[in-house]
Amino acid sequence: MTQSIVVQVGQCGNQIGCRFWDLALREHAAVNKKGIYDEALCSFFRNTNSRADAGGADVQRGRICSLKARAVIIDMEEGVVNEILQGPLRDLFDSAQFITDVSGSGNNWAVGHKLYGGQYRDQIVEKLRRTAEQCDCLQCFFVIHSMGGGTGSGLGTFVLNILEDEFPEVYRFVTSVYPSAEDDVITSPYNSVLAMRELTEHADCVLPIENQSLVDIVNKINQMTNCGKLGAVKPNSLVTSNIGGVKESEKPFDAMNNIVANLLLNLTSSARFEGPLNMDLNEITMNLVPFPHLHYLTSSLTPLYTLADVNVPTRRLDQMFSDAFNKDHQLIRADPKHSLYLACALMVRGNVHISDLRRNIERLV
Ligand SMILES: Nc1nc2c(ncn2[C@@H]2O[C@H](COP(=O)(O)OP(=O)(O)OP(=O)(O)O)[C@@H](O)[C@H]2O)c(=O)[nH]1
Ligand SMILES: [Mg+2]
Repeated sequence: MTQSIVVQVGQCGNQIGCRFWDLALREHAAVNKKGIYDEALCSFFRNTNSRADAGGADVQRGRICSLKARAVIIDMEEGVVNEILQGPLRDLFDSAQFITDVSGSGNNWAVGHKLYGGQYRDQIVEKLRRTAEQCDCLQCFFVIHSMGGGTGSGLGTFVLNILEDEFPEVYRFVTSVYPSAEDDVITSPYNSVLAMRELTEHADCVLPIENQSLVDIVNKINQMTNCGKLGAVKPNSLVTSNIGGVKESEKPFDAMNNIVANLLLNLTSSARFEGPLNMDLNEITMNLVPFPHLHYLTSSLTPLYTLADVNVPTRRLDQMFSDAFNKDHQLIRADPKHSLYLACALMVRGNVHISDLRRNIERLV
């Protein structure tokens, strides 16, 4: 199995990254009850337990311990990073994985890209190299950042340049959060335009996410659960739910970030678990990117919750196929019904019959 490294940059990148690590750990703990350090865990985590060969990692409170995330954590402010260092995920990272400054980039792309980029280049290269050396077969970098701030957009895209220079063979997947129209950062449109040019030039694949879409999905789920329209929903099955709660109190972006973390969780599932129908991550770009620069992929997510009663699998699957092309399930504000797909990939997780998949694909085309 191959390995991937997550590079989380800026406030938004780190907050989403942490939700991803939390969910990934829980997912592994749910199927790997003994907490054995296996190939699946190796894809995104490394083991620090010296007894690894004898038995592997151990499990405590539903979480697998003695693991470190294959991640590089960058923020030019200390706030979010300090929260991580004091939070429940603190054991998942060691100090060698962090790069921080104190003042932040002041929502200015140029400060992140030009000033901090030049200043921190060597440190970033060194930390990336060290993380890469701990992999047997490094396949992908996942960069997570926002387009609206200064550090995520400026330094995040600078890191992308470094990755291209230093690791030209390794795929660069970027998850970019675009600001909503009501964004309180005045410079966010400028930062986004400047960052987008870099994404076009230096990424292999970009998953654009619009904050407004996330807000709409969160509102829709809240509305449906509040008015009891959903019937019996399986507890903690909402994509917005902060399962188990990393923090005691939920912060404003948490529900939105859970949606993005779920998207990444699903996208990487075939890299994180063995399966007969799995696909390689680089097959995504190989099959969906028609020209090198046309590498922006819109994404959608369904179901947004799981019903307690799972007795209607076929109908549910049909509904999920329809929902995947419904504008309410898109993570950017686009209506697939009024657009044209050049290529499309449907990733399905769970026990489904191939015949049901075929029937639905035929129904849709
Ligand atoms: N979805 C989501 N969006 C966020 C989050 N945090 C910030 N944003 C959005 O990201 C943009 C601001 O970028 P930040 O990530 O806060 O900025 P930064 O990269 O830390 O850069 P500086 O603070 O300028 O150094 C705004 O559009 C915010 O709405 C988050 O946790 N989730
Ligand atoms: Mg910041």
